[in-house]
Amino acid sequence: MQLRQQQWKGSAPMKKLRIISGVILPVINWLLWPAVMGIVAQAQPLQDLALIQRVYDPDGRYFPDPIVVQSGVPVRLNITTIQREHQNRVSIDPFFITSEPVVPGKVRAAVFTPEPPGEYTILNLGHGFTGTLFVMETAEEVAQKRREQGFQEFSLLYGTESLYPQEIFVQRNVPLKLYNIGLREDHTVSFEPFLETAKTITANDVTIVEFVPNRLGDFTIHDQTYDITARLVVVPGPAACDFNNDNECNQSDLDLIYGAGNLANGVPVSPATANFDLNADEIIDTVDLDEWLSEAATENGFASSYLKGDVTLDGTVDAADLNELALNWRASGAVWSTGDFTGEGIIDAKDLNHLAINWRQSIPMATQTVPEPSSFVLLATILLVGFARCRTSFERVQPIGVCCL
Ligand SMILES: [Ca+2]
Ligand SMILES: [Ca+2]
Ligand SMILES: [Ca+2]
Ligand SMILES: [Ca+2]
Repeated sequence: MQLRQQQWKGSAPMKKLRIISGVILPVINWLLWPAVMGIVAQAQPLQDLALIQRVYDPDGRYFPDPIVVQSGVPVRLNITTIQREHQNRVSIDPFFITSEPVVPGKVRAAVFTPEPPGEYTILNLGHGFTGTLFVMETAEEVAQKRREQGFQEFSLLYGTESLYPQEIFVQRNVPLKLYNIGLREDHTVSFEPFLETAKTITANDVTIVEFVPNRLGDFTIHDQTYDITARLVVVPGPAACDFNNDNECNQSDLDLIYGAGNLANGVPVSPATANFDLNADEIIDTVDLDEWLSEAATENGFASSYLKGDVTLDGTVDAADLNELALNWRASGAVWSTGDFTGEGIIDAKDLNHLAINWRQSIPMATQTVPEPSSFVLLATILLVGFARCRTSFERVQPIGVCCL
């Protein structure tokens, strides 16, 4: 048996097979030009992304870093580099390693299926600098991980005939950092409607374009120099009221709106404040404040908007809220959490008035069930009994059921 195996391994057909598997297949698997990979692109879904490698000036690093992908879904990573070096090979162990240096002006596409979930190292062989690839279990985890650092980041490579990748999916209201590079030439590129003026994307260097994609839809990144385009698809991200991307809508988010300026007067939107413009009218004012109170209440399970005066955002205007307002009375630089409900940054009689109007009011929970007719009659009876027992204290404006039951 041992002899037969040796003869079989050394046979001519087997030698050919070993040549194919040892030489040709690794080339196909690990490193292919984009034109060739068009065949692979037909197999959907595909996570099509770009990676820029900067070897130095001032230091070696990858753009973006980290890259976040979903486990089990094929990835095509379009790689280019800034400086020409003989040691520009890239590896993401155990998924791929480039067999030749990645050179400036060229795109090399590495295709692999990342699994299992985990953290992997993107390594420049020779210079030793690294980046990180996170492989997540689900699409939701990918979205969460991509915004964990407070922004989302992607790279876009500009050739003369195509952009790499041709589609970028971004989350609404999460600040976007787009790392752009002209492979051989400068490119003039528009990012409408998010940026009013076109940008110059420099050849062989990283040009960072930043904005908040604050509206859903399918938009076009237009390379005016070569009249070629890529799609920018804005998909739902975290709740619009969650400005700091921690999956909660609370005082920390609401206070951030006040940083835009005097909300009572209204402030024109800037790229840095676009996510505060909740009604998309290009002005940040008390309308957006009201919109936040409504959206956040819904997000937090209430059936109606938070009330002016509810500093603590627990759904009730009471002594805890009054206490915060009193502690900061007449203070300037005020925000919601210190008692400014009117948005001009000062706590005064107008804020106290809002609190007084809503004093002891609560908003209902969305899950609160409407009583059945029979139980409603029973409840009414109990309340009437309660009213009879405590009407002497009714002037203290306590609701009957709370006061006596
Ligand atoms: Ca938040
Ligand atoms: Ca607005
Ligand atoms: Ca409260
Ligand atoms: Ca005020």
